Amino acid sequence: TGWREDRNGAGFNSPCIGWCTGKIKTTVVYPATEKHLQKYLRQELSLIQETGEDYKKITLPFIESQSFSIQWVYNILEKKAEADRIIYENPDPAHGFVLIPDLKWNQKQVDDLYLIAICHCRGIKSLRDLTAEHLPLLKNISREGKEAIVKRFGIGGAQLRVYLHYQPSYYHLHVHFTALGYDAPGCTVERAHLLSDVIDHLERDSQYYQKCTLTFALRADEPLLKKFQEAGRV
Ligand code: M7G
Repeated sequence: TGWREDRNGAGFNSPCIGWCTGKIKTTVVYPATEKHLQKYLRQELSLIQETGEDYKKITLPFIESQSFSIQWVYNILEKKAEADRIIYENPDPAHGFVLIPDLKWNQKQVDDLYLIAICHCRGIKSLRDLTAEHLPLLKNISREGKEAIVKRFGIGGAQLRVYLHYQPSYYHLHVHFTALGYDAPGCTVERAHLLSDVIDHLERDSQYYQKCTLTFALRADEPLLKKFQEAGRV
């Protein structure tokens, strides 16, 4: 399966190139930016155990100092890009979202089904910002996302892996929906947080994600790793 991504990360801009046979699956990233090359090159990884304090002192200032572009997200929400690809939308500004095929999925087969639900509400950067206030949004994404997928693609909720990434690459809340039988990139235990678990944690404790320690891996070249090293946390 291949895809084409805008050079500046602004979004999907043309159909996929790629192929998938019964035995071999390959991914083509074209054109590839320096960021893509780094992402796919083999590199040493380090596990970080980020406490709530670490987030406030190290990660949050780092995120705020970066100019991560999430224009492609706003383009989708404002129907300036990929409008014809939207599978489902709940337009509520606080509790609504857009469900759309992920850039990595060509929709030709459901074996590697991959969609993302992007919330309308702006300013929820990641899992760390979630509180019980967001439960209606998260429950809508879970229920309505699964209903839309079974209706369109015939894959039921029990065959879907529905999760959030921490750390994400893009700091605007979104949820991944992948086929359970597909080892999607980034569905490993050190990155994926099941939406059902997230909902359960927030129902027990509204501040769960502000207090808990979250573990994730960073590549040797990632600037955030340097920040943790400088703070003596790795
Ligand atoms: P993430 O958890 O922030 O990081 O997920 P990751 O990319 O390291 O997984 C963002 C998701 O959005 C990924 O699954 C991307 O493939 C997908 N994605 C990225 N862009 C730029 C686009 C886009 O323009 N359109 C669509 N439909 N998906 C995108």
